[in-house]
Formats: sequence, structure tokens, C-alpha cells
Amino acid sequence: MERTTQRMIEIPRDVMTDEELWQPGVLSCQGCGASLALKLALKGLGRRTVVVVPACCMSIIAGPYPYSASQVPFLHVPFETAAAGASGVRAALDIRGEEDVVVMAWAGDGGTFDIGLQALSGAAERNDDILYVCYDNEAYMNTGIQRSGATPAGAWTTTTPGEAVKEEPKKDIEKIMLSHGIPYMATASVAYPADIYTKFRKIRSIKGTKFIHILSPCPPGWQIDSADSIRVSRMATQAKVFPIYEVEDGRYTINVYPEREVTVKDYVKAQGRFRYITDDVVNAAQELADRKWEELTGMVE
Ligand SMILES: Cc1ncc(C[n+]2csc(CCOP(=O)(O)OP(=O)(O)O)c2C)c(N)n1
Ligand SMILES: [Mg+2]
Repeated sequence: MERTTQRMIEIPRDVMTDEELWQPGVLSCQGCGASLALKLALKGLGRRTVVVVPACCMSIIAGPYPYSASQVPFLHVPFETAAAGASGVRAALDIRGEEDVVVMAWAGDGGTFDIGLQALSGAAERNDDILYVCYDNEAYMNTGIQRSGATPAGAWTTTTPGEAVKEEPKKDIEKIMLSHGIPYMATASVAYPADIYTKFRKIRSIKGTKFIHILSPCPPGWQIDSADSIRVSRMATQAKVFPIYEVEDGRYTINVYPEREVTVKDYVKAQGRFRYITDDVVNAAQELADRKWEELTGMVE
């Protein structure tokens, strides 16, 4: 297997905090993308951060007070209220004159694409000064791998069981968020840790609603070996299934250009959850990936 640690060297050591705001010994599965993503995000954001988490794997992974892995305030809120909770904390901090504190909602794909979308849309429409992060493991993992609006077509879940895999493609959350005219929207992946760090560092100085969508592999849900979670995530970007880019005030930048010829077929073949995917669905997913990539590259000035 290829080594995956080399990209860590790209992180500018002079500015990166050595402070660990996400402690080891968390309750995640081995190879969990969500926990790694949060660790990197907090390195970029620093100590002046409040994290607001709805019901999802992360509410369990963090552990209960006083044993929580988080070294910053960690507020647990109901499933559909991540954005509303973050907006409320923002308002309270502003009243106290603590405008420099970043309020970050950290929600799963079910909490974002589906049940929390209304609160998220409201916050984005008001351009509330919050950072909203969706760590996307492409199903409701915490309750046993149910299909969400982020699950890709052709994937097995416990609610699209056996050969009755999901038929509908993944919801286009980036377009939904951009339609609100927010100042910052980005995608990221745990396969590119330096990029996560850089993006979270950058958002500290952006006012208004920021949205970051992070692809977060889930070994039990994707039916992959925990040692392969970074490799499979990188394949998603190399195959253009999950491009890494950012949009700042309408300006598009692609942060990772695929270096290798990886097809959608290669990507799905690497995961047990796509065991029953048909050639037609793979071909449609390839066409969709190619079309979206063309659209994206066309947006870059
Ligand atoms: C209103 C409500 N409905 C259902 C649940 C049960 N529930 C808790 S976590 C969860 C799954 C969350 O999925 P996602 O947001 O994708 O995060 P993940 O678990 O995958 O990390 C569900 C259905 C709940 N807590 N509240
Ligand atoms: Mg999920």
C-alpha cells in the first residue's frame, strides 16, 4: 500500500500549533475519518473555538464530560439544530464582546443534507457568522448505516439492503450552499490533511457563514479495511468523485488536481458497500463525475 504520511510535511510548521485540542483515546472506530478531520480542523482554528455537535458519531466519539477528548467547549444539541445552536452561541458570544471566538457546527451528512438542512439554510440566508462543517461518511453511521441524501447511487446500506442498493445520486450540497451567496464554501478530505489545516486557518478571518464539506471515510459503513481509509478517500478525489476546491466570494480555486488516472470503477471496486453496483450505475456515476469536473474547471478563472 502507498504511504500516506508524506503530505503532512507540507504543513507550515512555523504557524501550526503544537497544542493538541483533540486528545487521543477517543471512542471512534479505527480508521475513522471524522475524528482525524476534527483533530486537523482544531489545529487550524486554535483554542478560541466553540464546537456545536448534533446527534451523530462525533457526539459519541468525543466522550462524555469530564472525559471528553475536546479541549475546547463542546456543546451537544438535538439532531436537527446544529446550525441554529451555532447561531445562538454566536449571538451570546457577540453580546459578551467575544467576536474573535469561532463557532463551529460539526455535523454528519444525515444532520446536514437531510434533517438539519432547514436550520442550516436559515443561518446561511441570514449570513450568520458561523462555520458549519459537514463531515460526510455518506450514511447515518451512528445508528447502524442507514441511507442518507449523501449516500451515493449503487451503495449498500441497511435501508438499501442486499442487492436493493440506493438508486438516487448524492444530493449536490455544494450547489445548495452556494445558492445562498455565502462568502466561503469549500470541500476537503482527510486524504489531504495540509489542505484541511490551511482552510480552517483561513476561515478565522472570514466573517459570515462558512461551509466546509469534508469526505470522511467510515470503515464499517464503507466495508473497507481500516488501514485503507485514507487510500480510498484519496481515490475519491483522484477519480473526480469528490473534487477538492474552495469558493471565496464567488471565486473558484481547485486545491487538488488529480495526478493519476483513477476511474469511478476503481473507486467503487475498492469498497464492499458497492458489491452489488451495476455497470450502468458505474457508467452513469462516471459521466456525472466527468461532467461536474468539466463544470468546475470551467468556473476557475
Ligand atoms: C430527531 C432525531 N431522530 C433520530 C435520532 C437518532 N440518531 C442519532 S445519530 C443518528 C445518525 C446521524 O447520522 P449522520 O448525521 O450522518 O452522522 P454519523 O452518525 O454518520 O456520524 C440518528 C438517526 C435522533 N437522535 N434524533
Ligand atoms: Mg453520516
